[in-house]
Amino acid sequence: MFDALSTRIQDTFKSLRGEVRLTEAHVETALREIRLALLEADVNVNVVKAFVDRVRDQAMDQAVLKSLSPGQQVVKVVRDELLALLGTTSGGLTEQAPTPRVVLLLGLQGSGKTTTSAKLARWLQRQGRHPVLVSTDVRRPAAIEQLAVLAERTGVPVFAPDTMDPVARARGAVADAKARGFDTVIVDSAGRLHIDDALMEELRAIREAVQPVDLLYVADAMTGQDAIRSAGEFNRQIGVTGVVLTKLDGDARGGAALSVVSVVGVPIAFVGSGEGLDDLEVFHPDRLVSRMLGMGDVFTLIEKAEQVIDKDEAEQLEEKLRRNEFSLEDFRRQLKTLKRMGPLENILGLLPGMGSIKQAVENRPDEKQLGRVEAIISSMTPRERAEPGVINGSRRKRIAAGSGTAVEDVNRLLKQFGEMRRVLQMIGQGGMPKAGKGMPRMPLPSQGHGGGGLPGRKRKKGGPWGLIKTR
Ligand SMILES: Nc1nc2c(ncn2[C@@H]2O[C@H](COP(=O)(O)OP(=O)(O)OP(=O)(O)O)[C@@H](O)[C@H]2O)c(=O)[nH]1
Ligand SMILES: [Mg+2]
Repeated sequence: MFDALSTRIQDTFKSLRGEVRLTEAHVETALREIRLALLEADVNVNVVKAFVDRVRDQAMDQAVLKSLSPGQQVVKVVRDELLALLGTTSGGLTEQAPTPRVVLLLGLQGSGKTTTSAKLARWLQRQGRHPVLVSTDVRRPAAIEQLAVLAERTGVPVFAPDTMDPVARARGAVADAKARGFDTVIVDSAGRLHIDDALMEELRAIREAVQPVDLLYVADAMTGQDAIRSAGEFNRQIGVTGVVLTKLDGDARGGAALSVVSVVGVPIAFVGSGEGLDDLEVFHPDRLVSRMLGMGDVFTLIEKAEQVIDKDEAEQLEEKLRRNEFSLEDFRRQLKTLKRMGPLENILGLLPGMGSIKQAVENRPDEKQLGRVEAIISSMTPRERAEPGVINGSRRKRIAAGSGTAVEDVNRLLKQFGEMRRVLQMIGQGGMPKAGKGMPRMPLPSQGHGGGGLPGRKRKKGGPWGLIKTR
């Protein structure tokens, strides 16, 4: 998400960064670019105007213009204002809730309520909670069955009474949860093509009956500004505590995300990025902004990595990186791990300064390129993998023939690998941002690219590479 917007904003900053001394004209040009980029991303026009005005006010400050690194100062202003737009609090569910906690999902037809209910159940399960699901969608014949099927995939129980009264179903689920010790009741509700009084009445009745602490409005990000307008209406009529933006994996331009907080005044709680039941992330505005500004999102990467990386392997890798012995063999193994972390373009987008590589990958029809890299490395002898320096012209020819690739492919890979080692070494001297207490760290570049070095960002001195701690 936000690819086009991120690229444009980052390009704008690149042009600023080249300037030793910024003038008002420079800032004005940059602001014009940013304004266009935001509008193209489908951000609400009033939001854009207010945003640009605020950035201008601060960026034009003489202290900023005369500072030693005016370009970076402007990036910082934009970063802070983007955060103000998205809200500074992290998403997720409301902190305090009685037991059982009731979560009600609402929204227009087809926005992803039922899918999100199941995703949320799985997410809660991972947190060690015990959710139960209930559908109050008695209008669409297959709706109850749809939730049951999804629930079965997650292993979360569904409360399925005989009654076809939405309120009775929800109330029954809460009573059942109390009786059987479930701590969370997720209520999936019916959707309509348009907001209508009957739907609102039904939702109000459900709300009164089960007193949800979390009222999550599920919005299809692809519908852009319309989704936001109806979010406002649901908020007025029912009350909304958080928004779930779904289908951000599609070609949604993401503007909805940037407008929803300021237009509706409700934070984004979760984002959905696929049809799979694991494709739900707690929304972290700071991470998203870092991603947009090309600073990467190392924390999300760590969380993903944690799920697939083997602890011993990670320790060995760390040792190798420390001694600068990272070989092509290790590289090949890392590629395998990387593949397990999900689609490559999603992962690369999380790495600082990887924007352009990400684009290169996206231009490929699929992940064939990764397969080719693996094939090339597999065609090397163990010695070649350990010491790429010995790979001369004739060896390159042999490797190309063995892997069904061209010598240029082998050359490119070796060059990229050399480059990667150099970067890894360089970052090794930079350091790792301080992770939260008990947070695992992984051997991946953390910063040092893009807009790194912003004022106010503390860097941790000392060992650059950490261990993965598996839970
Ligand atoms: N690509 C993608 N598809 C999604 C996502 N969330 C939901 N979908 C798909 O969107 C379609 C509609 O999802 P549902 O969960 O049935 O939507 P709903 O709001 O319950 O729909 P109604 O009950 O008819 O109002 C399904 O095909 C889902 O697989 C997402 O994050 N990404
Ligand atoms: Mg549904």
